[in-house]
Amino acid sequence: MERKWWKESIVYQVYPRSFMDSDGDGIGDLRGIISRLDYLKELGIDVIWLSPVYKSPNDDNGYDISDYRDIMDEFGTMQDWEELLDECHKRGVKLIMDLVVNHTSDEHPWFIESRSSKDNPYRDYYIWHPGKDGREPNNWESIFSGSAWQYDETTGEYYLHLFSKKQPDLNWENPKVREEIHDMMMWWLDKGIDGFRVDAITHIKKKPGFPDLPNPEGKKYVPAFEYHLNQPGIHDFLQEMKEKVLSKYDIMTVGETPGVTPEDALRYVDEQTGEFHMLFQFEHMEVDAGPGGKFDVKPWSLVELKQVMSKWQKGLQGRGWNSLYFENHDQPRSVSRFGNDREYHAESAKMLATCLHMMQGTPYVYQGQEIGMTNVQFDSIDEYKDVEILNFYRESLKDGKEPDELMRAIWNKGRDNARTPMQWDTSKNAGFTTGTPWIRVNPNYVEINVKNQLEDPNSIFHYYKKLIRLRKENPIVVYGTYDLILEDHEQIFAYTRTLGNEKLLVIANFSEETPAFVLPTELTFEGKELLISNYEVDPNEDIQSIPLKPYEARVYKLK
Ligand code: TEU
Repeated sequence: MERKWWKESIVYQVYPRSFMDSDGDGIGDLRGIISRLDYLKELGIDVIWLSPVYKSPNDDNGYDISDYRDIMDEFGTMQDWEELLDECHKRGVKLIMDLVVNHTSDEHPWFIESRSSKDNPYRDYYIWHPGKDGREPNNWESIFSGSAWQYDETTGEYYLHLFSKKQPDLNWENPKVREEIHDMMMWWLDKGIDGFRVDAITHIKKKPGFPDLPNPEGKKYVPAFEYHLNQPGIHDFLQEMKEKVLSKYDIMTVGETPGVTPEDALRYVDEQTGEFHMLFQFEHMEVDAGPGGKFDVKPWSLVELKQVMSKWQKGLQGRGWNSLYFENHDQPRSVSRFGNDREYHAESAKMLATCLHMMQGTPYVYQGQEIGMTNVQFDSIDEYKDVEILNFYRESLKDGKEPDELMRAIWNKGRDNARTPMQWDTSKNAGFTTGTPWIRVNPNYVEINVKNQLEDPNSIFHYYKKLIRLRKENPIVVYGTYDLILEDHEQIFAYTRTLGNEKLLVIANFSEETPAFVLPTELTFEGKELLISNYEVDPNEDIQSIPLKPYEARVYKLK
């Protein structure tokens, strides 16, 4: 397999609004990020992925862009951004930007023009349709609840918005739109950035004719993924983007691709013919979702999680590259979701990190994950800020759902779980701001914070640091072939990695019980070395059968 810098890197995601506030307005900003670069360097990361910092009215915290070539006022100025890029590069850290091109803000000048009249030159930059029988053009549901269409009085037509109504979808069928996007991408690349995380990219192609979905249950609106996810023809758009833009730069690209299977994925990331280097797939983030979607929370099973992760590991092996993540700004905190954030907080956070970082792919650490930040439970819906949560709550009430039930779903799955301010120290507001934070700080900052963990050599932070170092010191962690063992075990996630005559053995107990790990007989070896563990372990212990402690994780190198 070809060696590449982005295969050997660790990426850290910064969600700027919640990372570090430098000017006391309660909102994180670019100068705040600059002030914490040495902390990130200490952790050992190679790349920062910056969630959107462009001009935006912040209906969806920056994922609704009103000017692609300027910086959001709350975050600072273009000069601050240039300085951030410089300061990253000075430290040998790369910077990748979020590329949000499925939609813009409704306050983008293109949309202001587009909505002004049917014959405006920008009309076809977006997707407009007349209504049908006095209602929306079709029954598609928005990903953020309600109809995917919004009526606009000026011209008496509807525009499509797969996300919030302040995020009208761009019309990718229009070559002028694609050209504008390519120009804008090159404008940023020429400033010296190191790549893009490409937002919601599987949505850019829509089913021609915009047909209604079958609706046997007679719902008001129907989830329409089969008509706007990964549609035939999408690769024409992406190949063009590759040819005109991406192929001209030594950058890394990661596409965010809900709805994509490992088979589909090869079209996107095949090392020769694909458009991107890796994808954020969603299948492992769906193991706790019922048929009703993400807020229809169901218990998850480890066997299923193992199946999904392994399917991706094997599916791309030798042909494409995986990205490895358990968290981001859209997902609940992993220690609360897959670990135990009460009795085994540190143990389970470290176990999850081990299990993920030892797989094949580029690991992503989401801000706060490295100290085991947890989900939050606000009592009142009024304390939540996320447009997805608020729309879901409002629309579900209309459908007759009980507030208590909705709040439980939000506590489990709401995106604000990941968006509470970064917990830096024990001072007021966790050291995030001297003002009033835009969203409440998680009250557990008094125990869980960066300062405590920097001082404690046994902390989650120091464990991450070690995992990151192991990847740098051992090519097998990057390039080894993955194989699942103990497939059907309901508590233990175990696998091997193989490179030449070396093997890694990774053992992770996902339960608070104490199952025995029994080494499969076909795994023979002469010598072993314990690389990392989250409990004190005698390095000479016999590993034919190990009585595991709750959430125990170990990695051995076998020869
Ligand atoms: O998310 C895209 C996406 O597919 C989401 O629907 C995701 O499944 C959802 O947020 C889960 O609740 C991206 C961004 O990551 C997200 O923050 C934005 O809100 C969205 O695009 C629109 O830009």
